[in-house]
Amino acid sequence: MTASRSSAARTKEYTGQDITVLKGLDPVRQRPGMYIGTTGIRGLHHLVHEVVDNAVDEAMAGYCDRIIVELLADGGCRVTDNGRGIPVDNPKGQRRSAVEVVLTTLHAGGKFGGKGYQVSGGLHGVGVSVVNALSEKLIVEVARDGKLHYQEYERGKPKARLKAVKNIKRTGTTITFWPDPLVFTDDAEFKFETLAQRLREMAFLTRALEIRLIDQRQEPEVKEEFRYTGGIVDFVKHLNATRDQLFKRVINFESKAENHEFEVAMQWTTSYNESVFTFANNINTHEGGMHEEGFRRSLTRVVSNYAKSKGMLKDKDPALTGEDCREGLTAIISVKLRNPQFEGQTKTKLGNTEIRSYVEREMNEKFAAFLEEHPSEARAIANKVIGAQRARLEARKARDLVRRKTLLESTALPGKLADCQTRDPKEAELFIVEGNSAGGTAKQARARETQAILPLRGKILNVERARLAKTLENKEIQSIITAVGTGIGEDFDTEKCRYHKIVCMADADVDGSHIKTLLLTMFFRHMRELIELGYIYVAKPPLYRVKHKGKNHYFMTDEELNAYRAEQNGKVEAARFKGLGEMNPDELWETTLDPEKRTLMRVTMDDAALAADLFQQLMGDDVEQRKDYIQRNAKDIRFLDI
Ligand code: 0RA
Repeated sequence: MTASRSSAARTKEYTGQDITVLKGLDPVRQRPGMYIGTTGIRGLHHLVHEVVDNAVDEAMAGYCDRIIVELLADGGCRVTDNGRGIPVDNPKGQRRSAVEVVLTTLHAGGKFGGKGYQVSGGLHGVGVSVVNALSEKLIVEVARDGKLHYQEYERGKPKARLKAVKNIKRTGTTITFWPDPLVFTDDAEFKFETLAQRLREMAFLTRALEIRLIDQRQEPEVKEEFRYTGGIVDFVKHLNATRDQLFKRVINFESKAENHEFEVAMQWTTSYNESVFTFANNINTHEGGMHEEGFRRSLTRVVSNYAKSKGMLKDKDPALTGEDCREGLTAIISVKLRNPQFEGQTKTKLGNTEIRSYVEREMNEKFAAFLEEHPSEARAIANKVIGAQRARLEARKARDLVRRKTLLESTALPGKLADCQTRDPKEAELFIVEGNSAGGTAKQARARETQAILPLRGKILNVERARLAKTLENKEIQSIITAVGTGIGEDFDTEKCRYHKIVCMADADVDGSHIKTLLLTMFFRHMRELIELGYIYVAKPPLYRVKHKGKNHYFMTDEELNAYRAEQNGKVEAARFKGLGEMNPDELWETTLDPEKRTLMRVTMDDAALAADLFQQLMGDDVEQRKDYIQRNAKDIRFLDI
């Protein structure tokens, strides 16, 4: 059957009565997830970014240099910019203002086909009308043409027309909105740190744009201000602040063509990790794409050519790989293009092939010239990558050894693993459990059919400070790798993953947090795709148990316990679990393993740059900074968005 005939057939099935024609913003309220992803905290933050993105567009077009985001004491959020202001006159053929059109029409948030790069990736760029639809109340104030204009909405519907309320000289837009409690989950509250991270990133990506974040829910209010006159060069400096840099200079090129722009900032460090982050139209392309491919190809080629031309690498030597060249590299790649195509699982992979050759060509020329003009930096880079190559070849030997050993032992799986019965990764779950005693309890408690338990003895190696070869010598890490089944390094293959849920389970104390951090660092550095695929989780066992009238009740937080206490007005005896090992198998099943009742937090790649940054602070060489960080965040270690 041809494509056209099949689509004709499909059209036929859908004709007629069962199609409801949706008007205006109704579809947004009916299926908010389609527009903002979730109705939890991420969706809530999405609303803020939607409004901020519009203001950043004004900044990129050169009309705005300050954006203020205020989290109001009453749960609202106000975003103020000093751009031109949304146009207030009536568009052709309309009897309402452009402001009203922008705020009530889906996908009309853009610049009416004007110049500039339209930001429209995945969930991004759905327009401020979506924010309006999902707010119980929204106020828009536009300073433009000498007047301040005002309009109020309720759940997306205007209460009156846009009205000039007073004379004013400045220009700009202020949007204040109160997210609708009928739409968002009860626990959804703006989180200062999460918003601050993204706004900081925006400020790095838009040189010299000032972004202020003010939290008025606290007494006294908390403020942060982001403004980076160095743009992404400052971003690289920020990421490398706690690392040992190979040289002081941050390498930086920029080029502009008619349909696209490219800028890169990069610097090598003595670390063994790669921290390359890519953006397209200011959107973090976690899954990479064509700009990253162009960059990688050129990097490997330019560095290899340089090392060969200077006799540091001989013709008979094995070739440098991309990984060799990126060891210890911190880089930000930012491209802007007119029609970005976002692909991939999370719509964060740039698909435009033309950008690959553009980036590659520009890099080939400019990076090669840089190396010629800066011999001391160039030598440092070449030495670093040759060192990385040597270590890789050693690691391969070590890995072959591990592989041979497991072959000899005839069983590929670690002895401590209590595997599940199913061989279907989609339903199989692996719990990595801190401590042998908790591991023993978990083995008794689990549902054998689908749940596997791998107990870990003590702490695993801190992979942030070790090369792969060293990492592979660690017994605990070996057992994780063999249990998970994907292999590691050059062999890594997600298709071989034996479990689609891999759950880190540790006590709710400082040691437990440390173990979770170590585990997540390992996944982040060596099995990142598993995080991207959404396979990595953290278990949330309860902190308290209350026995009441012969029944057990469990609570995750002090607040929950106190709420329960208040309800029972009187004596409630609460036992605090010191560790997982204190629970009996029934309790562990009921609270942590039972898919019906447990709470699992999926680890996401929401902000890889900042995750790496925090990992670095937590795990890197700078002991003082680490102490400081842990003290500040003792209760709430959120390296990833977990
Ligand atoms: C449409 C057209 C123009 C600007 C804007 C929208 C605009 C929207 C938002 C949302 C938040 N802040 C904003 N600032 C501007 C262009 C206006 C012109 O040509 O003067």
